[in-house]
Amino acid sequence: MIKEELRRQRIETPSWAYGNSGTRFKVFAQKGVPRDPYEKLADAAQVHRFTGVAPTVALHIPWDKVDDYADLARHAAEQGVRIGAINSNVFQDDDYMLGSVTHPDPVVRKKALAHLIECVDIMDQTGSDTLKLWFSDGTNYPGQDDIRARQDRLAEALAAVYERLGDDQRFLLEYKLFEPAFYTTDVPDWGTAYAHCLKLGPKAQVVVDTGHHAPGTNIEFIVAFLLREGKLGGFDFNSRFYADDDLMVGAADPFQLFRIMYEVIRGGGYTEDTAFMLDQCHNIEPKIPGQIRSVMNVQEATAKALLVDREALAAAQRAGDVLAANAAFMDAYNTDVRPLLAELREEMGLDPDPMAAYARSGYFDKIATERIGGAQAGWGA
Ligand code: PSV
Ligand code: MN
Repeated sequence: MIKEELRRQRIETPSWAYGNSGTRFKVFAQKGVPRDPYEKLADAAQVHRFTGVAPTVALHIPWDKVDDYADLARHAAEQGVRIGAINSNVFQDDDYMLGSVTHPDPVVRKKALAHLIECVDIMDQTGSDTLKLWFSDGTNYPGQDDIRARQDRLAEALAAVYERLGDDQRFLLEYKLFEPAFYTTDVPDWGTAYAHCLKLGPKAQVVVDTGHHAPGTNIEFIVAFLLREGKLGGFDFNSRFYADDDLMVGAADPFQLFRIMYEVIRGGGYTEDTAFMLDQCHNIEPKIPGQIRSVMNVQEATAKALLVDREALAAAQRAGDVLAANAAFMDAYNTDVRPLLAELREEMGLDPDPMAAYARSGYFDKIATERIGGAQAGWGA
C-alpha cells in the first residue's frame, strides 16, 4: 500500500543547511541561525517534528567539531533525532591547495588520510554507520600533475579508509564533474567512483549528488545501473539550473526527481540501505522551512513514483506500445499526491500542512530572540 511505503520513508537533513551560506560573492546572515552544532541539531529536529520522516542529521567535520561527540549524540536523541552520515572535509585547509589524498606531497596526503580516519573515529563515537567522502582534488592546467599518479594515490587512500571501517560501517564515494578544479577532477563521474568502490568491496558504494553532473546527463540511468550492481549507497539531493547550485531538491526539475525515484523503487533501492540525504544551502530563503519544503518535495516525487502502474507499464513495454508505456509514467506524474500525503500525515499524528504548522509554532520567533550574541554558524564553520 502506497501510504505504508511513504510512512517508512526516511530523509536525512544536513547540519550545514541550517547555518548561513551564500556564494563566493556574499554570505547573507539570517536571524536565529544556529551558533553551534547543538543548535543545528535542534533546528533539524523541527524538520522531523513537522514531517515525521527526517529523523537523522548529517554532520560535516570540522564544521561540526565538538569536544564530546557522545554528548552531541545524546543531545540529538533528546531532541528526537539521530546523527547520520559523517561528511569528511579535506578541502578547506591551506595545505590542500593542490589536492588532499592525491596531493603530490606525501606529507599532505598523510594529513588528509588522518582526517578521514578521524571521521571514522567520530562514527564510532556517534553511532553513525556512513562516511561520505568527497574530494575537491584535481588540477587546473594541462600538465600540472600526473593524472594517472593521482589515481594511484586516491586508490591508496581509499584502501586505507576501507581497512579502518568497522563491520557495520561503509563509505560512500561522491563524484563531481568539476569545481573547484577546472581541468581534471580526480573523481569526476560515477564510473570513476564505481571502479574504485568495486575494487574495494561491499563497504564502498557510490553516492549520487544530483547537482554534480553535466547538463543533460540522464541521472536516472546512473541510478538504475548502480542499483543493479549493488553499488548505489545513497543520494545527496538538491537541484540545479546551471552547475552545483545546491537549491532545494525538486525545485528546478520535479519531473527528474520523479524519474529518479521511480528507478530507485524499480531497482529495489527503496530501503534503509540507501541513504536519502539532502545536500543544500538556503542562501536567500529561511532555512528550516527550506528543509521542510525539500523533504515534502522528495515525498511528493516518491508518492508519484509509487503510483506508477507497474503491471500496465510492463505490459505496454512487452507489447512495444511506446505511447501506452509513456502514458503509464505520465499518469502517475500528473497525479496530485498532496491530498494523499496530507491524509498520511494526519494518520501519523502530524499536521497535514507542515509548512503552516511550523510557521504557527513560534519556533522561529523563539530562536530569533534567543540566539543573540556569539558567532553564527556558516558555510565553512
Ligand atoms: C561538494 O560540492 C559537496 O556536494 C559535498 O557533498 C560536500 O561535502 C558538500 O558539497 C558541502 O556542502
Ligand atoms: Mn554533495
